[in-house]
Amino acid sequence: MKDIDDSGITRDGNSLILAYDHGTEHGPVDFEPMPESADPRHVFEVGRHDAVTAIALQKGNAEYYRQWEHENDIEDGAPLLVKLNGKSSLAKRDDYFSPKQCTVEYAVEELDAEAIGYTLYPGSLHEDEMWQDFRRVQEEARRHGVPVVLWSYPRGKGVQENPDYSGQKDPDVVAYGTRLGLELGADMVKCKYPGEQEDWKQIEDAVPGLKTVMSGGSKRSDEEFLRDVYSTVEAGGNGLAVGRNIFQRENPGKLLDSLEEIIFGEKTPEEVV
Ligand code: FBP
Repeated sequence: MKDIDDSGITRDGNSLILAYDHGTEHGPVDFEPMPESADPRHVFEVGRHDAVTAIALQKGNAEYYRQWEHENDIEDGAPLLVKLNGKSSLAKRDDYFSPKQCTVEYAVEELDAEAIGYTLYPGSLHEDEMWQDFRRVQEEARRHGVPVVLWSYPRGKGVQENPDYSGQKDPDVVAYGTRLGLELGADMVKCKYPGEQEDWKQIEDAVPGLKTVMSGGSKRSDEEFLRDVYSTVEAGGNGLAVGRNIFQRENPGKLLDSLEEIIFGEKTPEEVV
């Protein structure tokens, strides 16, 4: 089993994953604030920044990424993390479910993936089915020697209808969802930032030794975003997986410079701004 620290998706134990699967999850509306971000090549270029330790793409964009690298003799593109499942916001469902569109075998053998990603919705009516799906993914990933990043997003009826929880950002809920990553054999869990640093500490306490990264969320100011990332790292998190806060910015390189210093250089937001 390959240690995630020996894979290309971490640097000094931490990660900055550029997520670009929003065309599936949210649709083109996410590209409206910065129309050039609808062109995958624009985001692939952004991913060449030194700070980026992986680019997370759905299968179609992953194929395009490899073609783009080949046609343009790109040798410094970000390591590829293939997102195996995903869903659109168009379908009507009784609860959250994310079907798989790519196998580990295809991701590794055809796309030369450095890591694979899978979204689990603990709390959904379909949680059990997704556990079984994830079991197969995790075991195949072990056989192929690639690390597994779990997007663990507790939501759905089990969370909404449980009076003990105040919603999907309830720190107890996020900590539970993250713990499932440890229990089910993920190498890194990507989870929502509940809002306060003490909440992230609660998450870390729930998963000693497991790598965690903060999920970027909707776009906010540089200051707010850097503060959240710093809080996460200072509380023991291993960095960030981010989409909109990068590709919806006019100058993503500037924010990536600051993020690099915070995530890998132990700097504070005040020191980098
Ligand atoms: P953002 O940084 O833009 O929040 O992206 C992280 C991510 O997990 C993406 O990989 C995914 O497309 C999106 O968030 C899903 O967010 P949600 O399910 O909360 O709408």
